[in-house]
Amino acid sequence: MITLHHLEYSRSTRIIWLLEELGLEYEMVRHQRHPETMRAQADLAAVHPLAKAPTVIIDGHLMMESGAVIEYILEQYGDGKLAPEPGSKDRAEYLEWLHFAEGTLANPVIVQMLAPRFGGLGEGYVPFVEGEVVKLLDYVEHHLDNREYLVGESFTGADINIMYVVELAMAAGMLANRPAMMDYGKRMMARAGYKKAIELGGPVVPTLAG
Ligand SMILES: N[C@@H](CCC(=O)N[C@@H](CS)C(=O)NCC(=O)O)C(=O)O
Repeated sequence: MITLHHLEYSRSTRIIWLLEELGLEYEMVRHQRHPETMRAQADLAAVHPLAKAPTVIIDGHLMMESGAVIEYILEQYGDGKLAPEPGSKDRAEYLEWLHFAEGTLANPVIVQMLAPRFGGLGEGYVPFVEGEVVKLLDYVEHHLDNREYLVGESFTGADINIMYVVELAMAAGMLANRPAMMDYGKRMMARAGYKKAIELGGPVVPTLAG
């Protein structure tokens, strides 16, 4: 039994997407952001003390952290789909990319993206953050050049995890000169599972909301 706590405009869209790709049954509980602060509110804090999305309850286990949630759902319910098997040649690369999305890529991209809303980063911090974002996005761009998927020859949970950040970067205009990432993003967003996730959970980026 899987319960997904979905926060509007958030990373929990990843888990709707994953569950739809796998064709699994699940219950979705919807949460709204505070209209001014955009933070999660007391209803999500009542489920997990960090009030972060995604939060899931899988067979009685309460957990958050997208990469771990994706790994656990695929381990328990994936039936060999959407991840190279442990011991197979692509496994190490898969785990690296699966966790790169949140472990390394997301924070600098989001800090840079949100900076204008909070009066900018401050003189000393700008080159530190912006330099990091350029390095990381260029790294992904180079990796995706001539590749359809992040790892191996097929779609995996790593694609789902990185796409939240790719979509934010797209919306923030960070991919204007990164055609491989842009094409990759559009390809992933054309998948039936992604479209279903947006239909059920709403858009990922608030500015694109209709
Ligand atoms: N590293 C975590 C980050 C979770 C996270 O920060 N989620 C955001 C939504 S995109 C959230 O819950 N924000 C609401 C808040 O912090 O109040 C993951 O990948 O799941």
